[in-house]
Amino acid sequence: MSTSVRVQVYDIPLFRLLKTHSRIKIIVINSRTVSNYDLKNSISKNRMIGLWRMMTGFRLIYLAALLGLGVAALAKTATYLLLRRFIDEILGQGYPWQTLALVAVGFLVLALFEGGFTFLSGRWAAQTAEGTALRLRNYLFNHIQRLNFTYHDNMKTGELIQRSTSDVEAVRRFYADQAIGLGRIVILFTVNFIAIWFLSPQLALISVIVVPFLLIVSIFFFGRVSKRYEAYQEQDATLSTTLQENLSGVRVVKAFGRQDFEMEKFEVDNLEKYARAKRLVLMHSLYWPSSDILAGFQMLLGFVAGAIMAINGAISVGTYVAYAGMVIWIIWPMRGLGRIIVQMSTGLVSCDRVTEIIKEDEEPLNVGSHAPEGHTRGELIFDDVDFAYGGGESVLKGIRFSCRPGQSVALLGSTGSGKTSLVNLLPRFYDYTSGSITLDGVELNSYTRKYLRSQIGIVEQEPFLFSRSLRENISYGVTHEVTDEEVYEAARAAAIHEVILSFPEGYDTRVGEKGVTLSGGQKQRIAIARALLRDPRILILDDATSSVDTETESSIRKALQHLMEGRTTFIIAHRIQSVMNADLILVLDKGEIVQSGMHEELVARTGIYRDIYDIQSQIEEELEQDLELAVV
Ligand code: M5T
Ligand code: MG
Repeated sequence: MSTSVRVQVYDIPLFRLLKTHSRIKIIVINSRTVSNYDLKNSISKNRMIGLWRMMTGFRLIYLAALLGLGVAALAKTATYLLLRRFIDEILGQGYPWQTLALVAVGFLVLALFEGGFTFLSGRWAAQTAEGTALRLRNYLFNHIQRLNFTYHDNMKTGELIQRSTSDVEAVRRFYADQAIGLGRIVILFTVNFIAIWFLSPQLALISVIVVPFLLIVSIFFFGRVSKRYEAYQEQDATLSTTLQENLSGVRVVKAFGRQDFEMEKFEVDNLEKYARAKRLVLMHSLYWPSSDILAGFQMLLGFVAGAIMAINGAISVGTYVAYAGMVIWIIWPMRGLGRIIVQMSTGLVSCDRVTEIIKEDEEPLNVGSHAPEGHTRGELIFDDVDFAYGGGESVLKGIRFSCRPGQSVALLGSTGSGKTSLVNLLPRFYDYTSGSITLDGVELNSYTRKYLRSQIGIVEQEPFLFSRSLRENISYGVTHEVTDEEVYEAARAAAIHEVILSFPEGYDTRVGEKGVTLSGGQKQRIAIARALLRDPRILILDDATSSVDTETESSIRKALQHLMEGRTTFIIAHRIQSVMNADLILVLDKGEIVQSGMHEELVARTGIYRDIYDIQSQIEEELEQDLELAVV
């Protein structure tokens, strides 16, 4: 059963409390709350419709903002009409002071209306814009995290950052400035045009002579600005990517002394951004004066025509003064119209860029007919499995093997032979292209990803730690409350407990920025502890001990030996010692299993395994001899 509750949350701690301690879905009412409105519903071929739908939950308030503008415009025009009566009928006619006072009050009330409603309308529009942007940012963050691996393989991080920040900002401006600005223009124009029409239809027509020309010019520039803005945003994203990559890889850059090369590359990208910005600004700067000239011409025409009519007595002085005031509120919007249309193109382009992400399908975590209640036993059968990344060449071919629950499978093979790719199939990071994999007798593809991932603990080849405390890193992804003792035990098994205690802040030490920088081996061991704490039925160790010394490795191995009991374990390693105790050793070469069996069988036969064994034994012997020599 799903119920939706509308709540207004005005402070952040309360919001956190609600989010963490209840199942309440929080729906946006104003900019301070967060909505569960699925923005996928807002996708439309027509960008305007898309933007309108994106505003769901705020539309009323936005319409109220427009209405507020209407009231303000009416008050403004009414002021000029009152001025006209004042000049024509009251000024110099010797009216009693009460009439004068009434007129003064009239002016005051109108001014209050105009000011008050302008304020309210600004506030409502801002609420809509900020609230929509808030929701959009949250949605994008959430959505991006749920996209599949292939999407992330192909999309640059810088581009995603750009779209979730700068493009969302452009969409926000669309609501806050451009759409509301357009509404203001249309309202001011219409109200004042009608008012002038009532004073003199002739004058009204003269006042809009240049409108068609302005429109033509605006539309001409609209298309060009759109294209150039898109090009500019793309380059901006490229630059963000370059920057982000260089910051992440700053050590490599320094180690290889490539600062100058990287600088040059950055300069080229930066220059391109400058060039594109220049082209964009050029369009703006060509447009603005041309629209100014047209508007200036219109103003002159209106004033002169009005003056001639007043001199000829066709209209009164009061009418002329009122007209002169009102005509500005026809011309000003006309001039602004083009500007806004041109600026709107940026909001629309950004909307497209954001929608492109929203359109992408999320990795269906819960899709699949099979999601058992309890744990998996961990019996796996691979039958003629082929796999290729995104329609490319097969990186796994005809993989066939089986393992019983609780067995350990070791994968050995040269780099690029497909070891990581093989284990990545188990949590369904990617789906195999043909053949079949069964887990406990059920096709792997019919399990939900969520279930599989809850059963599998993985230590990635290049583990990533968050810049949070070590405790948080180790207990990452564990859904139940964990005690300190459980965390310590996992850390002990990964031979990292003592190391952590040696840090001044122990388990509260932060990783990365403003904290400790861990060595490669320490990171791997934290990642092992993290995987163990989840108590998974299937454990994958992808080269998990590649960066630790032999001694630490053997102590981890001993601890794992005990922890591996009852779990199906996949061990990818390059050292024979790490794999020799496995129940099944698979030797991979170019995506195919070329040898399989247990250690004793494999060393007895000629083949890759024996070769690796011989080489590693020889190296060890030599090392021992060297050590003996050194000791003697
Ligand atoms: C096997 C390709 C890679 C290689 C082959 C992870 C990954 C790999 N590949 C992709 O195209 N996209 C990817 O995301 O697949 O690669 P592997 O499975 O990573 O090999 P490995 O784990 O045996 O190698 P190593 O170096 O970790 O020992 O052609 O280009
Ligand atoms: Mg690998």
